[in-house]
Amino acid sequence: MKNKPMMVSPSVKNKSYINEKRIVYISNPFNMHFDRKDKNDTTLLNLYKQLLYPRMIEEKMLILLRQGRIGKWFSGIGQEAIAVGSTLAMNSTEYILPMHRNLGVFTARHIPLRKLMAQWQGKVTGFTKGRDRSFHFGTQEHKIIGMISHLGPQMALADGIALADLLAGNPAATLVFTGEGGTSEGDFHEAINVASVWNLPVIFLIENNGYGLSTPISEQYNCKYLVDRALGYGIEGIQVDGNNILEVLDTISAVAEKMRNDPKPVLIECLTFRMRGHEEASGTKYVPQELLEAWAKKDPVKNFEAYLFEQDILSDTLVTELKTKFKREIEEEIESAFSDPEPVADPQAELADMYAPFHQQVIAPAHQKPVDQNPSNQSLPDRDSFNQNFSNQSRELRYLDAISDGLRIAMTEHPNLVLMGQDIADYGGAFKITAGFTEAFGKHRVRNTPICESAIVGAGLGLSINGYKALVEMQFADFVTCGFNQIVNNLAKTHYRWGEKADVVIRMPTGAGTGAGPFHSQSNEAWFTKTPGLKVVYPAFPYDAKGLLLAAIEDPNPVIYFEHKYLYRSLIGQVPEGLYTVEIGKANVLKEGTELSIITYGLGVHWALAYLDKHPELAVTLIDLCSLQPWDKETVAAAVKKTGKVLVLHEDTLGSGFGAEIAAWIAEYCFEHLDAPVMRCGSLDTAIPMSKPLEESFLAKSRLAETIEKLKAY
Ligand SMILES: Cc1ncc(C[n+]2csc(CCOP(=O)(O)OP(=O)(O)O)c2C)c(N)n1
Repeated sequence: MKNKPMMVSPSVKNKSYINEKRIVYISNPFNMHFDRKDKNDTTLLNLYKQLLYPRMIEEKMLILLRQGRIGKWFSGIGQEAIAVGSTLAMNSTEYILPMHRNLGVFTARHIPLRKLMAQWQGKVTGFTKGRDRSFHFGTQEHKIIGMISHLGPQMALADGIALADLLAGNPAATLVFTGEGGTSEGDFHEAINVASVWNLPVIFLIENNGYGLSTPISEQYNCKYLVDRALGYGIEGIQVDGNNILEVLDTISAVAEKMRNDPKPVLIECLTFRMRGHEEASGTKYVPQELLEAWAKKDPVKNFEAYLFEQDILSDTLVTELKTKFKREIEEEIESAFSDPEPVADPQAELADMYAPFHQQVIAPAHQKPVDQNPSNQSLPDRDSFNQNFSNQSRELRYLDAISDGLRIAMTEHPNLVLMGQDIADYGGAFKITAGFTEAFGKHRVRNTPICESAIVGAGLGLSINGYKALVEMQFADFVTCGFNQIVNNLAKTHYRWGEKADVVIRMPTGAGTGAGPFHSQSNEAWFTKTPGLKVVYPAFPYDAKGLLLAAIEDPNPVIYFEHKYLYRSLIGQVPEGLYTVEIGKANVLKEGTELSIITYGLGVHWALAYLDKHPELAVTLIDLCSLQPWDKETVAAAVKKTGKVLVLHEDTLGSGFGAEIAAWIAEYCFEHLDAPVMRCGSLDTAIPMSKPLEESFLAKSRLAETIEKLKAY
């Protein structure tokens, strides 16, 4: 290893390191060499202060740990030059996405220690009001977006943030951290690949500290240096001595400066060492003593201090003065945070904070006044009254065309809306819903993505954080599994954790009926209705498909929008021209009768309608839920009261399907109105088979008639 940063250019042929015997890289130690370039004494002294401050905070934390006054601590001792140097290399308006050992990022951005301590101690005055721990928070004020516990997803957020800057014509770089352990996650690959393909101004900084918990790098990856991976992504890679603050600062300053005017990602590997346990309780027994001793000699604070002594910038008196001042400040800030109040649990406030505040003003189709969603005497015109009154402003559209129409209108209504998905640009998407969109809105807003659901959902959140709205098309709802973490952990929990909205809609072409087998036909809405923080809508008609899509896009919360593939081209309905929205959380009563109620959604609505067409004698109240999260309990309760018998029907498999939630709720809250047990009709608890007879037998539809008979006869 050389003192100079190692540049890896994509044009250089990579060597094969695979067979080389490799232990932790201290076997090739490097001497520290500081090159001040044109930095004056004041600048260097300031750097020293910035480096010393987090070190002293950490030393205090270790004392507090020993005293039992704090619980966990993830130490960054020995790694401060990376956090501090890289943060100082960025403009204060540029986003940084740090990890769990990067205290120096937070101190270099001047976040008051009292507030940080309050966060770590779960105080109500912390960034997450006691809802999340350690550095797991974001702050728009300081342009820091903290990690979630999961290693990896933050890298895709950086892509989205950088994309927003690019689209806005804002010459800015984004800096995102990962440990070397985190580079083994698919998220690392996906995010860098997207950034490379889209020329995003992101600095991917690997903080290679030798161990991921107890796992040494020799068991983590099998190339010689992680920076070599840059070649594979077609981007520049630079390796630096992460313990040398000047090298980190100068390298990243130069990279960021270049990137602002010539946007493209760069991979930077900072070599350092984890001097303490993964967290304090886990210790360092598994780390060879000679490694710790060798790296202790490379301590970033002590070495820089020695250099400043050499340069006559520091003196014993000055160091003592500084340390005394910092010690006093740290004591005061920490003690005052200890006396901050604990959160007082208020379940209503907790529930409310799962979602960004938003009061939907339902927009009626043209020539109708907007209708407030709350007053119970007002409601949207139903399809029939709409058709009678406004047929000249509506047209017949297929379900699929209604979605497309809604999307087109949303693109005009929201100039900050960005669509992302596989093959959605010139090809128009797997189902042609975005056909013609690139001509109308440009490829910068209608973006073909590499095949990487996790990175794209994460980029959606990044866009939202940086002022945009995002809509992600899953090519098939089944493939959402590959983006699951970003949805249930990042989109869903961000507002609750630190008050930032996640303005992202995920379109989910879902469902069976086309003989497409286990991986192109699943109904997976229950994965998401189970996750607080998400809204889930599932239109069954073209009218609702358009109105709910526009509502979902308007809503600043993450909305999972299910669209049934079987209905795409088989269902036609009247759809108003222009902009209108359908109320999220409101069911449609499609038929009213007193014998029994059928509560359903999606394709289930059409199964029920077909059944009732054949049985006109049966007086059924038929409810299309339209929204599953939130869902319309009021309308369901009214139907139960009127009919006393209820069937919950859905295409999803029966066990733990969304029907279980409805049935349980009815049993608990409407028990006295029931004349029979709530019955459920769902699909078989198997994977979805492909062949027609098997698929038919799988689907709930094949058991609908018998379940209705059973309920009638009860
Ligand atoms: C997806 C995921 N898997 C496992 C973990 C548990 N875990 C937390 S930190 C850690 C080691 C991380 O190593 P590295 O990325 O090198 O960062 P370091 O802790 O060394 O700074 C592990 C395995 C996690 N947080 N997220």
